[in-house]
Amino acid sequence: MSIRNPEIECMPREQIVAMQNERLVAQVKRCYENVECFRKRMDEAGLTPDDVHGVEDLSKLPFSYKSDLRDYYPFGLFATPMSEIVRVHASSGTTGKRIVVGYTKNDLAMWADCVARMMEAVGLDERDIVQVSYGYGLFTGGLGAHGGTEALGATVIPMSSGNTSLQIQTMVDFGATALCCTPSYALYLGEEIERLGLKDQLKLKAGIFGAEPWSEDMRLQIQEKLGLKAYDIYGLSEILGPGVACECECQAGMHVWEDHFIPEIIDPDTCEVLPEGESGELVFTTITKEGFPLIRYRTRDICSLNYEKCACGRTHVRMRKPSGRSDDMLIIRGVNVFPSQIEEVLLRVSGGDITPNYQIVVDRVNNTDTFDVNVEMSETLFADDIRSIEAVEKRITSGLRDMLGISAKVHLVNPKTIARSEGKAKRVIDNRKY
Ligand code: DLL
Repeated sequence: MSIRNPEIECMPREQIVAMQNERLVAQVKRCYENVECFRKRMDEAGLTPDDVHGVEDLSKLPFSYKSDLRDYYPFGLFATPMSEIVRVHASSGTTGKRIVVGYTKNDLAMWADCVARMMEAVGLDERDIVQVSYGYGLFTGGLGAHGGTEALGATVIPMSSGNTSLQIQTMVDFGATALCCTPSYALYLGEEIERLGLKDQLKLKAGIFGAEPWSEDMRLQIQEKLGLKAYDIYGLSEILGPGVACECECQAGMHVWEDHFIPEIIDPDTCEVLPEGESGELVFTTITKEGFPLIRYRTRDICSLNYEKCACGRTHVRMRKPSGRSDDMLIIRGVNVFPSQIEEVLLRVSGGDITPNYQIVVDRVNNTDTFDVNVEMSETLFADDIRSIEAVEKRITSGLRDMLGISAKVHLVNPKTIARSEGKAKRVIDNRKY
């Protein structure tokens, strides 16, 4: 399989570090000059850009957090004038307000190149036909994979998500050779294709799946049902979208493109940087992004890094598949969901009919996430008739759909039936196995 940019992707470690040193110094200076939030934090820490000479000084710098995106909503963290921002994307925040990110023309070109590198690393080239079934729109998945496919010179089928029968028909009729979507949707497509007996008509050879956790068992099932090799791709809106890191043909960890992103692993409690190979929270610094750079961003994803050279020849560090999060974010049907968003809806629609006791139950049935929200009703509502209970359930269901963009099954349960805990309330029961 070929390497898109061997001088960069196979660069010796000393040269990677030298490149990072130079880019980090310039980025810190730009952020200090243009991003109020970063400047304030540096001032509070008694630091100036002159204190940063390279990667060895990274751990001195202040962290940045998802809450910064909320506090400076929508564009307050951008480092360029809006006239240079050519695209925005958004993702769930911890409350009703979404987090917003922006890209300059150069950022979009860099993003497309990162995704194209991966496509080449899994054996795709300009002869391929890539069906992009991640959602298009504010979510970064669709347009991110789209840009990478075009940069590679392959043919993109911009399907977006949903409408499974049309997805399958298109895949068959257009002879798609690669598929990009969430792993859970890939599995669902695979089941439908099996049911329709259409596997023989597929030409798929590679699948690029990410945006949510998935297990090795799921990988095997997808590979079997769709007759392709399934590769993992990682990213987050705050840093880039898909393509921050991705697997190569070796399927042995995801290469983080270190000419653009510096990863660190920290202990989420003490915030100390952990020694190589240890598992902890992944932190990223973007060293080339112009529109929306971030220094030491706490991703909350738990994983480890492996600096050994990969058998594919690439030298860029590999991250292990995230094994969980250091916050309470859930990913349900590909959508990021925070319990605090659910609380916000419950508070809004409450009107004395419900109590603050609720529980979220997530499971996977027939490879689709189920999402139930149990809410305790108040004694007064309990004494009321069934019609008013149904009306309250409807109000909550529609509030949740507006907030999250996905449907939940809401169940009003009798007063005092949700188990009380002596410590922190157990708000989430996630029965899915990764
Ligand atoms: O999910 C970007 C993306 C789109 C990645 C398409 C890959 C493919 P967000 O919606 O901001 O962005 O969600 C980011 O999703 O912090 C992880 O917790 C989780 N995540 C993303 N990729 C993976 C993966 C996109 N391959 C959050 N494995 C991240 C496990 C993943 N979790």
